[in-house]
Amino acid sequence: MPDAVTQYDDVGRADYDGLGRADYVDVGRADYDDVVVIVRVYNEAPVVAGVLRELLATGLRVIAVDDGSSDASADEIDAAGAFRVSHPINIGAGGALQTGIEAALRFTRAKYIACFDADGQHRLVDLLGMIQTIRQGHDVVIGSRFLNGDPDMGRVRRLMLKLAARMTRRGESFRLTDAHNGLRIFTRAVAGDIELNHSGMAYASELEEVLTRSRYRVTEFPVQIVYTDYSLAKGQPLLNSVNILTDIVAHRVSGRRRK
Ligand SMILES: Nc1nc2c(ncn2[C@@H]2O[C@H](COP(=O)(O)OP(=O)(O)O)[C@@H](O)[C@H]2O)c(=O)[nH]1
Ligand SMILES: [Mg+2]
Repeated sequence: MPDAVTQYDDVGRADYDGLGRADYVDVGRADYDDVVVIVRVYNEAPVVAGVLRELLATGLRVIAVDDGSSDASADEIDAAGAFRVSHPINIGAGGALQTGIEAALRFTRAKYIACFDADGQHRLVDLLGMIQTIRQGHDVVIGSRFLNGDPDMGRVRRLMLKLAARMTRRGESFRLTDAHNGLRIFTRAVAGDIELNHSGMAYASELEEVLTRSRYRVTEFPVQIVYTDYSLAKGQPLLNSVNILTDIVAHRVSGRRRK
């Protein structure tokens, strides 16, 4: 069986020629001219339009990466009016993020690139706080559920996520309290340094290695993850956190072998 990296390389992620849409992502309202938000979407048709509309109504530019969804996600993205890039097949969270970053660099002049989930679990208010924070002179701002005391989540999931945060490889300078928080914002220069090869969940460790490099000014920002009925019904949060750990271990083992 081909591994995730090979599958991902085969896809030719930087090819946007068939877009058939506007060549340039619509300019946001003046307040947020400097930001573009990447939203990765995999089979989120019931909720994605609502999430995108809220971002767009705020004046944020949005690039939605439809990662080979088999439901009506692509139509919903178009109906909401976001700029869409679609993968012909599902390549996973890391590959989709890489596509989003490359599209952001190619189709916008945004100074800051943010990542926001499509499923309604991230809060706009947190993103706006992170935008304010990065404008104060940071290179990277990463959301954390663990800055304001322990969040309201199951004990086992909490333990898994803390373990993941400890096991994830990191640069010298900055210790993240929440390695698996998808709410992030970084500068265009940092985005240019990101090259994700692991398409599965292990991309998070790869990404963290870049984002916490000692030359960057990194800070965390307290955020809340919303556990909606939709997300609870769709996700298997506990199983996901087990998968994250398995992926990190696999990533470490394969990384060691390559040396
Ligand atoms: N592009 C892409 N996005 C994905 C994939 N799996 C999940 N996502 C998206 O990543 C975000 C977080 O995924 P989710 O399953 O809710 O993970 P969790 O909330 O962190 O447990 C959502 O916006 C999903 O639509 C995938 O295979 N490809
Ligand atoms: Mg989710």
